[in-house]
Amino acid sequence: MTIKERIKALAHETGFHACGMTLPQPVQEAEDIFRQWQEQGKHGEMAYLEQYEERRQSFWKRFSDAKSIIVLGINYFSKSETKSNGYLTGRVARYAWGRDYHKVISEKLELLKEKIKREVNDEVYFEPATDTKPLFERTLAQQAGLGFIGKQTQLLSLQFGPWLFLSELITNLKLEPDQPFQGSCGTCRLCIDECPTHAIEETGHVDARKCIAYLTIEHKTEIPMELREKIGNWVFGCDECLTVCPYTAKQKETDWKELTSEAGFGTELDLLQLFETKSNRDHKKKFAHSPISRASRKQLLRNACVVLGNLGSDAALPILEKALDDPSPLVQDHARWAISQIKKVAKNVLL
Ligand code: B12
Repeated sequence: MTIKERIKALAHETGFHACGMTLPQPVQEAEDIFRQWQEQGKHGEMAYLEQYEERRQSFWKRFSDAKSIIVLGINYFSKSETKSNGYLTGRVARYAWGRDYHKVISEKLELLKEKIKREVNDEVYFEPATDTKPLFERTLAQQAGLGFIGKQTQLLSLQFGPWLFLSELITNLKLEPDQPFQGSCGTCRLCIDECPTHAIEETGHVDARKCIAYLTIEHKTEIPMELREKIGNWVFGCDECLTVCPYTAKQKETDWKELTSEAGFGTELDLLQLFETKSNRDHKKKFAHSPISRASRKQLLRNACVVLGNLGSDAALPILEKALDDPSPLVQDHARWAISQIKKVAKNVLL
């Protein structure tokens, strides 16, 4: 068994669902797409992406002796269960149902690192990454043979569809690279057609400013008026373009229990209960182990107001009226909008 085969076996033994190797070389096409996307302002308020190029250069300067990237995929698919029981609830994107994947994956990467280290010499290092490092993770995964980049911009694996988290180990160990995966969505355009806000462009890129995942997680200010109704009942993230993907049909459930509803807040949040959290400190404490902590209290309450406005139930009015006095003007404004939406629905029913 070669060291590459041994590492793949260790990755599977540790629980990773997909593993491939690639070289730490810039991919010009990806660099160009990213630069153009950002110059067109399609990253919205994600200021951290503006320093991406600079950060990527300094990252690779730090790891100038790196010889390989081990790319790992984690299946996070689990079945949806509705728990609303008559409560007013908002949907949560699947990636956030369980414990914070950054922490869960980092722990598994450490385990894998230790296992590989036992089999190689002391000079070898493995720098872990998942989501937060300035890397083009989907391009790396495509290059390492894990799948191809679909029109909704997710890495699509033939085995796991779009439901793979991506992570990497950057190493100075020389490993034979895998063949890049060649594939395409062909004429399928379900994700483009079904996106409620038409955020996916014909070219297969996402204008984040319209994407519900961006609006409900990364966007910190007001949600544009014309997009509020289209958000429907998504209170944190969105999975529409993943759910309609034909590759989802054959999806297997994950065996990582930490990533399923049992380990976190699950598929839906009780919207009225969210307003019981009165301070940022309480919010941080409540969501500390969940990916939902990425949204601040005021962002989450803003989203809750939008969903309540869309649900149109007058049972939400007392809480929304109280929210008009919330310390956050962002929450006040969205509560005002929600109240007017609900009253509009009530008026239409009477007419
Ligand atoms: C910023 C970001 C977002 C933004 C912007 C999304 C986007 N499409 O770019 C927002 C907040 C909207 C977002 C949403 C989501 N995200 Co996100 N996000 C990222 C992040 C941090 C950077 C992505 C990025 O660089 N975008 C820039 C633009 C220009 O990307 P792009 O148009 O797709 O083009 C790039 C590649 O696709 C590639 N490419 C495209 N075409 C071609 C063609 C060729 C030939 C080549 C070589 C390359 C190539 O090159 C470009 C530069 O990288 C990555 C983590 C990371 N470091 O990579 C996670 C990441 C992409 N997100 C992830 C997830 C899970 C999600 C959500 C599903 C979460 C949710 N349910 O709410 C949604 C999906 C929405 C969607 N359809 O994109 C996963 C995706 C896993 C996968 N299987 O692909 C990642 C990889 C995190 C991880 N480590 O697992 N995300």
